[in-house]
Amino acid sequence: MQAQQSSSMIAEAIKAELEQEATATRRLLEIVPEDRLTWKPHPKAMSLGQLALHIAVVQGAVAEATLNDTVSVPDFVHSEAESRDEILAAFDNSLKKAKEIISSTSDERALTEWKIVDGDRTVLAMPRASFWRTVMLNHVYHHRGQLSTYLRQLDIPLPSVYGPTADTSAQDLGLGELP
Ligand code: NI
Repeated sequence: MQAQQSSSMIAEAIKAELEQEATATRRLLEIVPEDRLTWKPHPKAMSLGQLALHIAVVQGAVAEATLNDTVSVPDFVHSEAESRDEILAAFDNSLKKAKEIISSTSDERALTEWKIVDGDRTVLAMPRASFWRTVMLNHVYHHRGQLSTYLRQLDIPLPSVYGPTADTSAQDLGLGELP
């Protein structure tokens, strides 16, 4: 007899990935130099503090945006960060919120179409699961890579993300504790 399938397998997979990837993301946020938060590599780029805080808050904000079936176009305001503690606290809260919201979402609901609207106009429509995949997960990996380049330019030794860096040993794969 087949085991009964969970009705929230999508949520379980997303939550597992959130937890797995959070280790490397937090490791980078922990070494953001507090005295360089206003530094930016280009006049059009976000400052280091804006980028780090954006990475910190995005997962919770994305999960929260999918609580209802539609959401209005968000403001793309990138706040400046005042301190590393602020960034880390924001990350921990955001991750907790994202995991709570994802965990309570059934597969049926995860696969239901969800929309960003501007008044009567639909700006974007896709299943919640697709929005989580792209904007909650991939989006953070994009910015995490960007943060790595900021830290390199500021001469901060880089920890592993998916393998050794010029500052780590060849054995350090950055994948957390191996069993
Ligand atoms: Ni972004």
